[in-house]
Amino acid sequence: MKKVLLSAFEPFGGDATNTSLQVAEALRNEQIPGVQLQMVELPVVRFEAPKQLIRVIQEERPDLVVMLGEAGGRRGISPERVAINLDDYPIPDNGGFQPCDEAIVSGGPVGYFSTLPLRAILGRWKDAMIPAEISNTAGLYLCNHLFYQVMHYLATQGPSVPAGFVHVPRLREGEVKEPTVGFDQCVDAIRLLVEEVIERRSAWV
Ligand code: PCA
Repeated sequence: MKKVLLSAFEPFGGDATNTSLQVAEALRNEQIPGVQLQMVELPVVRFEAPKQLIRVIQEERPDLVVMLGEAGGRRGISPERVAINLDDYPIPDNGGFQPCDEAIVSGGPVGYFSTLPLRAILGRWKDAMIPAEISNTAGLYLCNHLFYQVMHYLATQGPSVPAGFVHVPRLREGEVKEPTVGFDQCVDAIRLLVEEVIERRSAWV
């Protein structure tokens, strides 16, 4: 069995729900052959979110780390290409922090690329007709913060495992500008991502 760690965020910004959490919860109830999936719900709090996820990585030694977040305004699924070393929050996080133009890791590299096979994953999604596009910025809020901290940990101290961040659209009933993907497609997309990476890793070992 391959261990997959799937993180998602609690609601933030006054919302009652977070699509990333709903997607992760739906996946937790599914069986993916050959995969032991562990879901972690993270607080939308600077430093606390990465601390919690890194602790689980240390304890569980997963074969794959997939971080999920929700993004308002995005219409399809968007795997993030790069995490950058900057916090500049448009709104306070759930801990009341609102840093402006601060490095996440002082003296750390400017950025880290996702180590997920993005093109292969996009190919799987295209075959399944799931609207998706690589995103070149995860924003400068908690999602980018978590992504950067986890990639920095893996690059400097952690195990060498594929890891990356995926934004799912903010899905709410009755929104004027409907996203082009539905909830079930978001769940399918993350399952296909996990399958793609795990099949590749199984082929290597
Ligand atoms: N989305 C926010 C943080 C938590 C979430 O789900 C973001 O895009 O930074």
